Amino acid sequence: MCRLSCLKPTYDGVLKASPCGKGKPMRYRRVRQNGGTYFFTVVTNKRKKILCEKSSVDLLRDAFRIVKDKHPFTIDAMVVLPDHLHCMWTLPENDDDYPVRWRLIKSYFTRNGTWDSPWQNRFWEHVIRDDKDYANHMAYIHINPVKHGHVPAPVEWEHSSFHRYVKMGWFDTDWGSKRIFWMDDIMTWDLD
Ligand code: NI
Repeated sequence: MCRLSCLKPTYDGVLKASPCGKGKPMRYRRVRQNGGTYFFTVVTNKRKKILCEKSSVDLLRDAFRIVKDKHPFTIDAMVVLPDHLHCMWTLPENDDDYPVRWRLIKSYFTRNGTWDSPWQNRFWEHVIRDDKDYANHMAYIHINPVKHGHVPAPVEWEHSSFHRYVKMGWFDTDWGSKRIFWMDDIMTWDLD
């Protein structure tokens, strides 16, 4: 797995093509709180392709809901792939304890699911530095099912917050589809 230092995202390419497009900057500040925002990658044990099964999706949803009740955070973006997930969270002010949240989410899933040791022990995190970083990770998450070859366009992947943002008008429905020229900029990212 590659570290962020390997990334050479073309910020302009991503931002220009961003959904609100048409010269308007995206309104990321609206969702960014005073607490920290983090990007995470969590991978299944031995890369077993279990996460997109109906029961897993339901379990994940329950796990997030239950953990969020006790330890609030905002999910800025999320995508679930068969053997890993990527997401971006914003934590409340003066709260940086994402490890406890992940521990609880993963253990809920493990306890209530049918798989032996479904998770890799570690997870990978990155602190979002600024709005450009936020925008790039937002794009990275939503383009991920295309990057991994599952679908030709983000809109075709069910387990993604992309649909929420299309409804909000932040992304056009065909954003990130393979016919868009700047895909190459993002496809060179090698996070996972
Ligand atoms: Ni990925």
